Amino acid sequence: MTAPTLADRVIAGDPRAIARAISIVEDEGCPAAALVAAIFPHTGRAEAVGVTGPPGAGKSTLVDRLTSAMREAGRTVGVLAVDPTSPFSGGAVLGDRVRMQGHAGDAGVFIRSMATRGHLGGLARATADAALILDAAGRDIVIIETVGVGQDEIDIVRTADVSIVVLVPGTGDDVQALKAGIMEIADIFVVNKADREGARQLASAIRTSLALAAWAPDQWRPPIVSTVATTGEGIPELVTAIRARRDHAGPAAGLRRRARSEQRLRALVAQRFMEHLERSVLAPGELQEVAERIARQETDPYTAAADLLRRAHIADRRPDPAATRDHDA
Ligand SMILES: Nc1nc2c(ncn2[C@@H]2O[C@H](COP(=O)(O)OP(=O)(O)OP(=O)(O)O)[C@@H](O)[C@H]2O)c(=O)[nH]1
Ligand SMILES: [Mg+2]
Repeated sequence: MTAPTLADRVIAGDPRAIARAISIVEDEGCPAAALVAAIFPHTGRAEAVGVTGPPGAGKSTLVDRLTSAMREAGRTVGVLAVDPTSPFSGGAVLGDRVRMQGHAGDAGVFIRSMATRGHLGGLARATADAALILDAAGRDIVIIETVGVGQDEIDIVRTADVSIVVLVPGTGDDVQALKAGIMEIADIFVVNKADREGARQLASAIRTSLALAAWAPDQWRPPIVSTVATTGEGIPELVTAIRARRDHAGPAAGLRRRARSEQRLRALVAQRFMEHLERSVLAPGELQEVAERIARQETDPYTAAADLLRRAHIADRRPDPAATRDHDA
């Protein structure tokens, strides 16, 4: 009998294999692709819950409470604490970012922090792959905590089936956060630190901006849940809201998964194409030289891009603007 592969051990739920597998997908490269291919048939069962919000909003405290609630319901949990602002990974930021000591020693809880190794797009991809690994390993729930409310965090949270946006009273940037595209991704708003002054005002500010949006009749309207993560107040309501979101999704969940698959496919092909271009078509540093020529206005970005496509043996199929003018004439 041959020794079990890493993928076999992941599928068997071995925590050390899960940790190793996540390190591999963080590093990208060929082993990551092979690993994801091997585990992929065993995915599709876990429910992914994304939790995002400004630094210090109480996300980790909330995730800790949610984890306890899920465990009490007999479900296994994987937690990915993603920090787009930190270059450290693995154990380095675990202590700071993840307040989950209460779950140490519980084999039903797997916790891992992830951080930027290279470019941010890479982190979103690695997070999605890590979620697949936890899914294949049989975790019922995968919680993805990410700090911040910018585009990069939105991309990370898009990996989830249910997205929770955590805001806190008295920070002033709440309404800003609502404007920055968070509205579109939030399935549930949490007003945490509801023990603080201004919690009601924040909840009503969110309610007001939600009321301004145009909603289709059967569209999910994000509920606003007030919590005090430190005491556990509001957690049962949050669990109920997560369940309601999942039940509401119905056929739309399939659409959401397909949209997500398409987005990942597009990103991957774009990334692979650029890698191919830089590795196999261009000389080292040549892309930067072309960029430099554009900066000096010796060429324009469209002409330069068309030239690169030609050299990669891909025809630029968009109509030639000169040809279009001729037809008009
Ligand atoms: N008063 C009050 N404090 C809270 C509440 N929830 C969390 N905190 C405190 O807020 C601080 C930050 O909590 P974390 O859970 O680490 O927040 P976070 O959003 O995960 O922080 P980062 O991951 O660093 O962005 C801690 O000191 C918590 O004890 C709450 O509901 N009320
Ligand atoms: Mg945290």
